[in-house]
Amino acid sequence: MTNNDLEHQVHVALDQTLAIVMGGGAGTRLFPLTKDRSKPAVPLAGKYRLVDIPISNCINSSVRSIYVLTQFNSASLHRHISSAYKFDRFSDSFVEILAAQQTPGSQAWYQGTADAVRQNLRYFTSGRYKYYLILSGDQLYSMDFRKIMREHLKSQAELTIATLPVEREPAKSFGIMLTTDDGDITRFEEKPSDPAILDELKMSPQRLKENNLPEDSEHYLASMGIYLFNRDAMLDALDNDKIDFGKDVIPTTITRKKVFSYIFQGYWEDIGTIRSFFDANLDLTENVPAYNFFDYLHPIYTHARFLPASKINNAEINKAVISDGCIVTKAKISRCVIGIRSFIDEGSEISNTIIMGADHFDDRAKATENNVPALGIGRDCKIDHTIIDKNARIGDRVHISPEGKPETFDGENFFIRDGIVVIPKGAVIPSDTWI
Ligand code: ADQ
Ligand code: ADP
Repeated sequence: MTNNDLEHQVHVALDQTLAIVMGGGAGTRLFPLTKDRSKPAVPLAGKYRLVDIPISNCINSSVRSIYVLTQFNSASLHRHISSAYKFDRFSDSFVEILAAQQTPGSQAWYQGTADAVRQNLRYFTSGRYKYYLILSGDQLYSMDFRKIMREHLKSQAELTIATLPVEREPAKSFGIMLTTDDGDITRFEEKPSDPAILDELKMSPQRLKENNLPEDSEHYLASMGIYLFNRDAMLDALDNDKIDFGKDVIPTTITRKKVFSYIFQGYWEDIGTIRSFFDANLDLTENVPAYNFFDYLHPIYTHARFLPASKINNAEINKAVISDGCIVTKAKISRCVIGIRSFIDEGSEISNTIIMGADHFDDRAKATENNVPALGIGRDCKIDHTIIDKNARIGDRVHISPEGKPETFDGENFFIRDGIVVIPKGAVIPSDTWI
């Protein structure tokens, strides 16, 4: 087969690919950000939502049939998807949400990733799809799915799993696999913790060399939770009552089907916990962040809002990502991600903090009439290592910091998770509060 033939096949195959984005289970790892919304709708990097990452990767790779599976379809997710992703009416491209509660005859939540896909098979099998691309909804990365499809067609695999080399400690929280030197997966262990098993799973010197890693280093090939299935292979893999891909479906499938690994090179971060979400957001404030939102070849799409440009008056700002529609006056800001429509008043000092912003502008004079703080951050506040969710009202002289407090704590109008204070969506923190 010539290169041109292969490129043509890749092009055709991507048109026959349905992407399925796993939008979060009943898990509470991102709580309280998921208290009032489904996980794909969690705001990211000031103006995006988590789900924009996998959807943009799909669109940039010519995969334009996309379902998002979620436990419940929150108003914000629905609004976001329906306004952000409109395709022209001459194509059959779409992004649609399938929520667990919509399943006829069952009010039950999806029991796991494989269960979620199985419960919706009737939507997935009715179209022209020959390939299914299963993606996680809580990862920050930029991947060209044309490359994984090219490898998938070249190896004639029935399932290709995207992988990346990781060190021993992180290996314990991934699906780890052994492969032959040409990429054929011979063994798969979900989150191995037994040292003896880990020893058996080390990458071979040959595989290390191919990946530009020192031959005497210890690396493991980790699953990114990104699976490209042929149609029949997926139907067969789900023809049982197995609940999870990583735990049950993949380990069985490798013994019965031709399963290959695709090695991804580049930045990839699981942002499914408060700590990893916090770190990945704040990393964007670095001069050269690990993840590049400025890559014009791989733009990240989101809801277009037509907000005014931000106004900054006499403020001191060092390392910040500031979204549209903000007003910052005489404040001191360092290492912060400031979300859309944020208002930050005089004398406030904010560091190492994510402020998600607001869903609408506020009439500040009216809001404060009844002694309720206006949307945003009042005067002379001091805030550090905090995530302030959308539509929060923080009064004047409020102090917030996790210092000297437990790693995990549930307060009256705040939470601490992974040593970070989280002020939930719509919270009201009266003036002079110390957290
Ligand atoms: P985990 O991320 O631990 O490991 P899982 O909890 O199954 O696996 O989550 C995978 C994705 O599916 C996440 O985006 C999650 O939010 C979503 N999800 C989970 N349950 C869901 C449900 N019931 N309905 C809809 N979406 C759901 C997996 C693999 C490992 C691999 C890592 C890589 O099992 O082998 O190494 O991903 O991050
Ligand atoms: P948002 O705040 O993101 O706009 P909504 O206004 O739709 O979302 O609110 C979603 C509400 O649904 C929240 O109060 C949430 O706690 C609740 N909820 C949680 N799980 C479910 C579920 N499985 N089915 C229906 N609603 C749920």
